[in-house]
Amino acid sequence: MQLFPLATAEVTVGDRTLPFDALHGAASAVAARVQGAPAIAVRAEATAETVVAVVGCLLAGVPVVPLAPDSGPKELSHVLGDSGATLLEHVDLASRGAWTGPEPGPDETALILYTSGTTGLPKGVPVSRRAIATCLDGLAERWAWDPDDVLVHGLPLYHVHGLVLGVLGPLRVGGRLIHTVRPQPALYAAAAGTLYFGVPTVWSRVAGDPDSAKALRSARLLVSGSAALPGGVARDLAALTGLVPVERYGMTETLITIAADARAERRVGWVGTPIAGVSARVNADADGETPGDLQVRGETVFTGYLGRAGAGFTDDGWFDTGDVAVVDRDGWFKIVGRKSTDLIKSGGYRIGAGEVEAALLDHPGVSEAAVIGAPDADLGERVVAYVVAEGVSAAELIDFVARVLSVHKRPREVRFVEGLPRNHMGKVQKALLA
Ligand code: MCA
Ligand code: AMP
Repeated sequence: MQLFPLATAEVTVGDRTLPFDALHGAASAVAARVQGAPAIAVRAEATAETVVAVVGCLLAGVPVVPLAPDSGPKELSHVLGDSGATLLEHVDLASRGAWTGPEPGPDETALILYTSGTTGLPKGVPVSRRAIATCLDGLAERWAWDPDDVLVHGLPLYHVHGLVLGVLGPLRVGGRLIHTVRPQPALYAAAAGTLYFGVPTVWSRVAGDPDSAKALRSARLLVSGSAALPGGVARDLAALTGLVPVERYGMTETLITIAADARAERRVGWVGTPIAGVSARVNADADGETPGDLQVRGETVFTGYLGRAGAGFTDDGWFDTGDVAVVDRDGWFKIVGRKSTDLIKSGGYRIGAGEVEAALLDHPGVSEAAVIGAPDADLGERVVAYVVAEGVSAAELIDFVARVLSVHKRPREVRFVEGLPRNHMGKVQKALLA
């Protein structure tokens, strides 16, 4: 199945621009190098090299494992060992090939994305080519996304948002991408796009920088996702840009499943309706607008974690997202919360409390640790660690976690306590911490 049927895309990352031919030529050279490998890991820095590496592997039909460039040694050895991937060391933007290999089938794995659970190490999520194509075509339809669009964002290239939507999206649509390297308001303003992507933290920062926000008046669509967009941010953006952002909802495991139509009336706080090829339901006891478990199935949904088939699915084959939602009579969905408080969303990043707790416990000065997500005006939630420790400062512990895990998983705050509240089974009662 052809992932990139149009040869009209153009990709700019920072100060480097690759027209489609140059991108395809350099990616062809990568494809020739990696063909036949079981999986290839790519240090996904925000560079044109990362785009070329990913496209090269996709051409060759080799699953790509994008790595956070600041991954700690613990994450790195787990991901490489678990996926069996070999690290791709060097990509030359100037090399040219002409890949003519057969197009891989729709059920082949395109990407293996690692994502945090509530406990333990991150799990591998195989994403098929069909899932990517269905997701991108569904979103292109919702957003009337076409080759004339210039997409602008500065999101990390190792997640669904920045990589699948933000890079493979413009490549599939055949439009332009301007990646600003960092998602900073002034860089968004300078890029003069038609379509902008951001996580709520980015939109909140744009709204807090009126000059940059006003420069987005010439865009046609602002899209928010990866976490709930606060209504106040949506309204501030609308006042400054003349555009009410649309939301879309998804997960690493399911890609984007629900999105608002850019041509429909804007409904702040609601994420939209299922895209083509996907079904969604709220599994609640009562009918109507009662909050319940949000479950999805369809062509964008994965078939199981690497080495853990079946986990997360209901008996009748729906994936249980772990999010709590309501659906109204028009079939619009609103995300109202998440079942587990041990999955934290900070700046749009998904962070497992258990992984951060385990990292803290690796420090010799720490004897007990409990991690929660506390409400945060900028990040949505911030990672807060409660520790029983001796002879170590908060700053030292924060640096320690930033070194053994990715920097974004570090606690923003450490609170030293005499002991953790536990029930009679010895389980930490996190509700009593906050
Ligand atoms: C600070 N820094 C440190 C430390 N403290 N470095 C080492 N040790 C420390 N103790 C440095 C960092 O290296 C970095 O440096 C700088 O401080 C700021 O880092 P950061 O914490 O990342 O900044 P932030 O302000 O908290 O970042 C906000 C952000 C970021 C830019 C919005 O959260 C972000 O990019 N979020 C996007 C997440 C995303 O794409 N999620 C999609 C998941 P330097 O600046 O030099 O690097 S996919 C998904 O959810 C789905 C499917 C969906 O629906 O989209
Ligand atoms: P990740 O696997 O990193 O993609 O995170 C997926 C999670 O992000 C979902 O389970 C939701 O909790 C959250 N999420 C994504 N998009 C939205 C949205 N538009 N509104 C609320 N939560 C969202």
